Amino acid sequence: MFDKILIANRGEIACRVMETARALGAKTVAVFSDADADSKHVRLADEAVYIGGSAPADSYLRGEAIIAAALETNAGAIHPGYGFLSENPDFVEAVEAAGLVFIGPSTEAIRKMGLKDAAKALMEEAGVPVVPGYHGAAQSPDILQKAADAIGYPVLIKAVAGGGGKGMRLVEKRKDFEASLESARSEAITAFGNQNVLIEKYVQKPRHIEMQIFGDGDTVVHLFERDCSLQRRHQKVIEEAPAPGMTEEMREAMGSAAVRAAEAIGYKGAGTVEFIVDASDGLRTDRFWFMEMNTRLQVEHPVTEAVTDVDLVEWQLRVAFGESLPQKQSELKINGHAFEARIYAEDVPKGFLPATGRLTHLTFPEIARTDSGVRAGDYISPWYDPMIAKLIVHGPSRDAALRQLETALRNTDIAGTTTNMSFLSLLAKQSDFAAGNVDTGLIERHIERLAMEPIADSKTRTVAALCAMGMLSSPETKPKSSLVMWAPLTHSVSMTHQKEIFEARVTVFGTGRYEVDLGNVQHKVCFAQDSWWVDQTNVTARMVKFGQELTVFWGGAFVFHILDPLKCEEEIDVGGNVVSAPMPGLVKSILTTVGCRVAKGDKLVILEAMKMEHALLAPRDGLIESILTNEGAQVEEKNALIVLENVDEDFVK
Ligand code: MV4
Repeated sequence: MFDKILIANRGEIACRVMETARALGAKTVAVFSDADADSKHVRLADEAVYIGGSAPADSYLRGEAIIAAALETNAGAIHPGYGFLSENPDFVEAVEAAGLVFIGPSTEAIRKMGLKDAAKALMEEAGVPVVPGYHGAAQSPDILQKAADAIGYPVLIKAVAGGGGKGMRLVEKRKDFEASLESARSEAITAFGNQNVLIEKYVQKPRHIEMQIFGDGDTVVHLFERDCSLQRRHQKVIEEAPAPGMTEEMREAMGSAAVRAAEAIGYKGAGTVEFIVDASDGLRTDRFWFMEMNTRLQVEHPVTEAVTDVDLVEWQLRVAFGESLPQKQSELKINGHAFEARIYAEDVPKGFLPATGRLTHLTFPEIARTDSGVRAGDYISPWYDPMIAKLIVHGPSRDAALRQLETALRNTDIAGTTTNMSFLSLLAKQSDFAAGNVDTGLIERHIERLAMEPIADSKTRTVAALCAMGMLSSPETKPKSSLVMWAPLTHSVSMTHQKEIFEARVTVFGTGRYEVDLGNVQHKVCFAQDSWWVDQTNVTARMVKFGQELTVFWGGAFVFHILDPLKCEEEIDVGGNVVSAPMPGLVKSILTTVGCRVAKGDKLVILEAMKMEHALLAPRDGLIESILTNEGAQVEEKNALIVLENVDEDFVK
């Protein structure tokens, strides 16, 4: 085995690779950026090398700095993880030119799969089914239009250099073709510097089923399929293996097609062949088509590991070191069913807006495998993908695994940042998904219900109020003794939940005996038989308090803010004068100066967030009193940026 490997990545995948490397006796070298100086992957590594600034272009995409780090630390090989440089053939070339081993496929294999038109032609030649369409070199609008007419509408225009849906246009009718072509092209030239497109028959309600393959440069095997149909805007949400409804015949057809695809490029290492499947009439061997090949280890690889009992990173390291495949095709078997759910720091009701924040609390249940690159206390920065963790569950059947997924989600406690936990829990319970009726449009069809933020009921508010007052901190803690001398005492607390302010009045009748009045409803709370009760309901809630923020985990995570009456007034008072960031982002430009008079609607700040620019406008006429940020600053959601002073009525001309 290698003595030492460098991991050219960050987060959970860097941690994942290091764990296997260590188990195989290889030392590990981490690389890190400014934002990651104190991160988990740095702590896990035997050595760590600083490679630059927080922006990926200044660190994790700097191939030459990463190669220098490997040479400097005497690492013999580089594992690229996924994303960043993992599918960059120039990087592979540079790694090998430096005398190091790239843990992954050859430059040539990556290049052959890089462009969709060439890859499709190659696959056709190898006898792999491809979606009917046109992928020729001639690109005049006239020829493309004729090709689309011949295929028959609806058709999809896809950028040959595209990925993740970029440069892709659905054309329903002939008359829309020309405009769609133009728009796909202009997006493709901006995003990829390549305006070539291909045309395909549009597959309605498709499923995304991919085959995990593995090669040693000589032999290729497949490790069965994963179903990744549960996506939103090309972001996978929940993946599973095997695919619901998969038959032995279909698996054999897709598996051997995937193996042919990999053999056609002499593949070495872990790879994934993605297929699009028309499942409108069950899974049929004449209704799956090659879409693309990913020449790397994928985010969702753990579901394959769960059902095959193979450590794919171990295979990667062994094969890169020169060993042949550890198992033959005939030795590989599927055992049970596995799901993976991706937990993100994101605000689902706000259109899945990426969120940032410090994880004040983070615990995972024992029943799931958890792959995570963060620990409690870590900061989810705006620089990288905001994934917090992947939960992977494995059970003897799909139903059993799905129940485990629900249990695992219910018992994952995260506080300090907004997450998609509620969305994942609702999705895990969705009836079509539960029945295995999945397709790539499922999430979008049910988005309204899935994206709803649950509102705490009165029993949860009662628990929150008692926790805010220090009377209840967990389902197990015994009550503090309360001496009630003459008449029962009443205390009150104001809290906000989901932007609503409510007051709870708590009357103490004795030790562990309270009544909580929420105005419209009252609950009796008592401690009896070693546990707490709200009326007849046993309190199983877990509570986390951090400053004024209180999170109650009780069939969901419910966040409350305890209001300090004095502070509260102050905030309300200044509210109309402050322009604050609606989301985390980068201050691109400030369009005003202190003392400047502005009118309602004037642009004050341009904020760049999620690759888009947002203009923050003056909420009313006024004078700029102060500017609390500067150009180039990274700001958090709700950060105050500009303060307005009232314009004196007489002063206005
Ligand atoms: C398609 C398709 C329907 N018909 N091709 C989306 C991203 C890119 N990798 C390919 N994609 C699609 N190609 C034909 N001929 C539908 C999609 C598609 C999709 C594919 C897989 C998973 C999710 C998807 C969501 C929307 C569209």
